[in-house]
Amino acid sequence: MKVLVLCVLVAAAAAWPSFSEEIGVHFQNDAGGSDNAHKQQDINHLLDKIYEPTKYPDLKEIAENFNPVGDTSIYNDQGAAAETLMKELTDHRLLEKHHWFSLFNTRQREEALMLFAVLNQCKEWYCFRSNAAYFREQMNEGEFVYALYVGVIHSKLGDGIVLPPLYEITPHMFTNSEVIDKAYSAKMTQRAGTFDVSFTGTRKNKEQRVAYFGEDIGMNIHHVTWHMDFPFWWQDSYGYHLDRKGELFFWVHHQLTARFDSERLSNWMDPVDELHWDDIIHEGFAPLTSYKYGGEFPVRPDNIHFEDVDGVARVHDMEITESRIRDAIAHGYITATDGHTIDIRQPKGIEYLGDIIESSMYSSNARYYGSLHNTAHVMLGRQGDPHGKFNLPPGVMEHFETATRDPSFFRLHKYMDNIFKEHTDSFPPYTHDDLVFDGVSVDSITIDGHLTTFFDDFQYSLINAVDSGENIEDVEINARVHRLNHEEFDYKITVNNNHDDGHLATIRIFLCPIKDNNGITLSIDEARWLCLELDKFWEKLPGGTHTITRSSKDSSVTVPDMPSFQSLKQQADDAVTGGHDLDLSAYERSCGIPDRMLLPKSKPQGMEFNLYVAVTDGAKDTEGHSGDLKHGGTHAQCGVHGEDYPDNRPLGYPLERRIPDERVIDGVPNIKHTVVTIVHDPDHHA
Ligand SMILES: [Cu+2]
Repeated sequence: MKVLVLCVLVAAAAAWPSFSEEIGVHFQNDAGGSDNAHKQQDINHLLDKIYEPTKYPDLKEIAENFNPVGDTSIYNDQGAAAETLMKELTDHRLLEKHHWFSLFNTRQREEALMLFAVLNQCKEWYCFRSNAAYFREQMNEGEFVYALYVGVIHSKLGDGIVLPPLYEITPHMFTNSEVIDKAYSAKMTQRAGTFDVSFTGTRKNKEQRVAYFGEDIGMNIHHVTWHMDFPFWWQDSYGYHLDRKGELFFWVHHQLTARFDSERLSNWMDPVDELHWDDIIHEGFAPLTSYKYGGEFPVRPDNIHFEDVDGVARVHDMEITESRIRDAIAHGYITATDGHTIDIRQPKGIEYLGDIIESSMYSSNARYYGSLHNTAHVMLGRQGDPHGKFNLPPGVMEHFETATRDPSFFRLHKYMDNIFKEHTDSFPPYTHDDLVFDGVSVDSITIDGHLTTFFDDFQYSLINAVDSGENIEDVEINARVHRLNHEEFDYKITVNNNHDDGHLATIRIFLCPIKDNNGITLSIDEARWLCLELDKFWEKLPGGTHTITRSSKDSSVTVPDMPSFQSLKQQADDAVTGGHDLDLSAYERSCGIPDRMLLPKSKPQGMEFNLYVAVTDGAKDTEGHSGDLKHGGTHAQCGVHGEDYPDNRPLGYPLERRIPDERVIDGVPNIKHTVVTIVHDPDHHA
């Protein structure tokens, strides 16, 4: 390691003598344990006040003196990606700064991915860092931030780095215009302030009752990060294969849909209805949110008819795409680009289906099956200005950060979820033999603690939303948001095992509604599609009777609250100055439902749910996979970074297939359910 780093340093020092001192610092620490601290500090500095030139002298020097194509031996591709991007830059073809950025805009996405490709080809950190510092000053800020985030996530060089919460880097995408205006005013008057963020709309709008879910900053981070972990533009030539990406696309959005529906239940609302191309779009949406540059997010009034969108698609095209996908489901096969057929009535079928519905670069035939999900997002985003008459910027549906604010997001996803259901319903139900784990029974399930939901108050900094000026000091400016939370609890699951001592078991936990909004009891076949995945983990079972205790905090579906940008800066600076280690591994993944939202909000008088626990044969479920039993801690809906998904069973197993007769599942001793009551405490103060 040392020798390799030294060679690179010599080359670098020779090419850019002014760097040697700076790089020298890195070299010294590279030998010690605080390399991560330096990387973290670099990322913090690169993302600080992204709308302004960097204030850090070391980054400034790189930005002025570094030549991305000066020494192409620093890249794995001999500088091909860097040359491509530099050509665009010198030809003045890149999007200007101070302009909105949307990943769904083809040209803007291409530019961001050109920078991602450069970062991804870097052999060493100083190449990554130097290119990031250089292009930070040259490229559009939105493109830069996106490329840096996916660069850190997907490049090996980014291991160990915690990306700051996006709501503190690009706060405009997470809060509303009113709060941003107050933040500006606080800065100008030099009066620190904390401003309450109210949910969009008024109580005249029924949908506002559940706005706390779609506008939750943690849920927004989960959604945007999932799409960064599993980007639709990903190609395996970037370095590796994203295992079960198409199936995870289905599952993560299915769970978002189910969770939104269960929030509606406690708010006296019916489940979301699906979107229809030939129907009006029932709910409008007024985002009351502005871009940092580019004006306000467009409004869509209630009850408008779907319009063709110039340069995107006709409504009729969307209907054709849908009918081709439904044909594939009915036939049981997809026709690939070269005409050969791919059988989808097999366990991997949903993977192919997810790829064509999104569609991603993994789609077997994007020309024929189109791009239902991505195009629908843009169609919905443009309904306020479908012919571009008013030159409005993209709608909230055209950004993963903001999409879930719009009720049409959930209508769109309910529509796609039903297409997936058409496919999974075409499989035969599981039989007793399919489900049984011989010799193992779940004897009891109890909850230690209280299943209590409440709202907490949380603050985050808006300092990066406002501009700096000479002689204008930063003052503390925060947004205060109301967030769903719950008390921590433990599951106690008593399992009897007749197998050898230490047999591996998979424990799958789901929370399922019992009644619909009219108080009518749901059949198991209706309820199973509405179940929330609470956890999936592995345990070695001792022989005989054993009680498994599992904390709600450890769920593989959720992530903890992220450290603030300020705290990341402080921790990295302290570690660099003190020369000590920086271990932020608990926060490395921000894909996952916020742990405080594991339970759906309930009613003050309490609501009953069925808690299902399925214990299946872990040895079979994980055959062919290695790694510790934790698998990074967020595997359930976000997979294991850079590795195969650790569970061989279909996502949602054993509730993803039809259950026409509940006696089958009730007759399996390794699957058990119990009724639990969740209570919402409106007076709780966290
Ligand atoms: Cu999504």
